Amino acid sequence: MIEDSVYQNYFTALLAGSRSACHDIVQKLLDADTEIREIYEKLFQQSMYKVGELWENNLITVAGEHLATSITEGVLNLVYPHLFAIKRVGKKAVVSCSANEFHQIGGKMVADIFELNGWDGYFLGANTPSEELMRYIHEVNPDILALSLSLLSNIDNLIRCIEIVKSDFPNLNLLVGGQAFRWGGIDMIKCFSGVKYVSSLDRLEKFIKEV
Ligand code: B12
Repeated sequence: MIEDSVYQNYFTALLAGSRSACHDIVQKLLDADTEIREIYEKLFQQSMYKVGELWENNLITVAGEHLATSITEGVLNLVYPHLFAIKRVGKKAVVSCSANEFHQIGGKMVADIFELNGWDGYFLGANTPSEELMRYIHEVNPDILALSLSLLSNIDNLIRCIEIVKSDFPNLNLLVGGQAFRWGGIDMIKCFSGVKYVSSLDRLEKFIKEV
């Protein structure tokens, strides 16, 4: 359980741009065996959503938001030793953001959740053109493709990506998720067979355990 005071200290350090303080707080939590999913949701996601609100309301600068993003991406890497210590189960997940989608932190967490469950998670990052994604799927032949969407205005790119992938890989399991679906779009996904919307990391973990 991450205490409120720990969150507050982390958030203050994040806004102040103190990479080292953020690093120390996360490392202490990892050393205390705090669940990684909890660190992702209660520390990183919550603080970045708050950063988004401050940014939207002009209470922090664009530079302040960029710095918070860069620190978050940095401290995410502290979990690597934990991820790679886990026994592999011989399954592969490709995780990507669709074309014109530059929000990549959520997708990175999704790839890490696969790793935590013994899968090999291949995270392609932001703004992946659908044709390049297809080429990569041909190369890696994954068991699952997971796509992350943050902007609902990008849903056409996501749909196009799903159509392209489904035309070559009709039986590939596809997962979609991300905060865009808080604002709509779930119905557009439902009409594809073999494509599942997953609303949280907790549900993702449950899904992985069932596969
Ligand atoms: C950082 C940031 C950026 C950075 C991203 C850099 C990077 N390296 O990722 C930059 C500067 C590029 C950016 C740009 C823009 N942004 Co921005 N951004 C953010 C911010 C502050 C944080 C994003 C983040 O990391 N969140 C934390 C992660 C962990 O949360 P998450 O993505 O939701 O992921 C979680 C779940 O959704 C889930 N999940 C995610 N993907 C998947 C996939 C699967 C399969 C599953 C199971 C689960 C899952 O797992 C995660 C953990 O729980 C958000 C605020 C916010 N509310 O998030 C705004 C925000 C997303 N941005 C916003 C906007 C408007 C923009 C711009 C349009 C701004 C502009 N005018 O240029 C551009 C669009 C660029 C583009 N084409 O993509 C708005 C979107 C509003 C809306 N209704 O669509 C937000 C909400 C800010 C706001 N409050 O207004 N942004």
